[in-house]
Amino acid sequence: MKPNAEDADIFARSGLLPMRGWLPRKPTALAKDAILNELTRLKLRVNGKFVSSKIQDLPIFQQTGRMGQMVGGLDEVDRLFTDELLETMESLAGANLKRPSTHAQILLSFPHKVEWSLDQLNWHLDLAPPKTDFIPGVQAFLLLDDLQPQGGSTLALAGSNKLHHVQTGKNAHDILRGASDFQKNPEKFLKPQLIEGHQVQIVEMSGRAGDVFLMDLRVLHTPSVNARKNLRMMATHRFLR
Ligand SMILES: O=C(O)CCC(=O)C(=O)O
Repeated sequence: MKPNAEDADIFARSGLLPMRGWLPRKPTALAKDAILNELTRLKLRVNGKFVSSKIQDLPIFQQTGRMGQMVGGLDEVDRLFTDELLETMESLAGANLKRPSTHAQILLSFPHKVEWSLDQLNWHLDLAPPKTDFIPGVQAFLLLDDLQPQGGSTLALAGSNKLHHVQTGKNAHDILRGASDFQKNPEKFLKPQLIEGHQVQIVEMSGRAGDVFLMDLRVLHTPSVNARKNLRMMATHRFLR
């Protein structure tokens, strides 16, 4: 499906496009049930309650990776990354993208029982940014269940895709370290801020089951604290040029 001109513009500028209610309901519910069944089989869920004893000794952001390994890949989740979704990403990237040969990664966070904060996060990229301004790939994040703000969704620094290309030899990390108080006062970035003429803003990928966020792979992103009482349930795949 071809995104409209407004969506294409949002994605080109900010590197992030929320697509609300994009996934069909039934397959999304099937994927959620498949995950819950796996959690029950693994005894991470007993009588409908989440049991964190097997993972609670790990630092909170490692718990997601461990649970992802334990649950593994699920066909019900993979099926949500349809050809239509791929075509939408290709249209936004202006290039053909490769479908990954692996299963989609399942992103789960139990409630962390700590206060929500933007301190000590792990802002990163999953690849080295290209030397010139082009989109190297698109990552799709799918919400498999409703996800409240501060509920452990992935956070993206929308607009950071452009910061890799404003000064020769410097990437977005260097620019953020040198030219702004992103480290000292990240809360300020929950509202749009101008850096080197580009608008950047921290966006939480929260919303409703069936929402999809498409992200330019040059956008800095991080796991976040789940300060709510529900399980954070997302899935993701990276599609490279
Ligand atoms: O939301 C998360 O747990 C982390 C996602 C992430 O950092 C990634 O996909 O690279």
